[in-house]
Amino acid sequence: MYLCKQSWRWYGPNDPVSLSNIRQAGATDIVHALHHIPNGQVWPVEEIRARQQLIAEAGLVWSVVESVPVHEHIKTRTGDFRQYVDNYKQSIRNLSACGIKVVTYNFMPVLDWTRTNLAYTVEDGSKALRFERAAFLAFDLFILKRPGAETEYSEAEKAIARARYERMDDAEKELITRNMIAGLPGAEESFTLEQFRCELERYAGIDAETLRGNLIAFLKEVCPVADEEGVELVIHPDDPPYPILGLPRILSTAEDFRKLIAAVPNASNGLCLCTGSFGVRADNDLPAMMREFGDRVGFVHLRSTRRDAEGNFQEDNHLEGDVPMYEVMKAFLEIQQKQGRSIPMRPDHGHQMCDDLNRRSNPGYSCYGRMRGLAELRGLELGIARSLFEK
Ligand code: DNO
Repeated sequence: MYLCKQSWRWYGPNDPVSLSNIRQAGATDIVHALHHIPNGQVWPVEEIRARQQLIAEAGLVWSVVESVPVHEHIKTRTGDFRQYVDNYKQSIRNLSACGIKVVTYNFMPVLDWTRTNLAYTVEDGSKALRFERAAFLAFDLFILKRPGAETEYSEAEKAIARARYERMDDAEKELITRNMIAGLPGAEESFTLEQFRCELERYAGIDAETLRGNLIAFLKEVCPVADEEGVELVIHPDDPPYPILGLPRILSTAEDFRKLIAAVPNASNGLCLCTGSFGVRADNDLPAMMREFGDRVGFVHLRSTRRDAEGNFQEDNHLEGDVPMYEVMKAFLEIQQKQGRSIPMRPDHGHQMCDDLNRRSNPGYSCYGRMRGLAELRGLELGIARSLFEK
């Protein structure tokens, strides 16, 4: 019987959640990145080994990279992109030489994941990450003042945005700016408003089809290396899964991933199935996606979101909200039995709760919330697995 490889994201020696905490939470595998290596540079073997050693000393195994970031020049195919592609290939070779065979990345322009509120208090007193549509619109139209934004929204949306903006005091304006563009954990980039406007400007001539073409060109270059090394390159979906701030998004739906594998059928072209990101869209059928892309799912992020009719969403407890976690887990376990292997998953974005409310933590990555998530998910997993697969 194959059960999931239970993994946990660790940000490195400065992460308030230590390796020993992680071990006590019950995870066996670590998801990690060399955050100190500048975006675009090669990850040297010695640096990878040093981290591996540290993780091994804690009784854990570094088995997934999240992420080797893709440089903006590669996404836009401008500037030094050829050099960055070569560096990317070398990082894949180096990771493989160290035995690390799953590499996560994303192809979201400029911003990685985005939320307006990182500490939204929910009914039980814990704090959740939230995307509030009105606050987001107010940021775009009246704080960022993005050129052209006013032509993209309806009159009704603009009225909502203005009313929301007028309710914000200076502190709230500053906070939402920080949340939107100052870089969430793992995002690797952070900007001032001015820099951010320049970054957006670089995408002026790049629509979704051009960006998709750039992703396909990148994969055609790196997948042969990953195939040779037996590395799975798993793309993380857009979060949120639709275009924002005039930027194109190309990995928000099943159809988007289908197009990617049709263009680049290499075995290494894989998916990081993040249920929380895809789950924000009601038209993404997560268990069906798990079944359809099973052969290409090299890594899974399990979390749930709750959306409403106004376009807001917030992160829910792992077994609640809009993600049908039972069906997702069942489909996930089925593909693992079929393939005869354990695939890594991690509990994603727990609420900030209990003692974590009184200490510093990376938004979404505090200890207890994820520990609760992992405990619930592993219970669900064992229940399904034993009742279905144990003879
Ligand atoms: C957020 C994460 C993302 C993810 C990247 C992968 O919590 O899931 O930052 O790591 O998009 O490249």
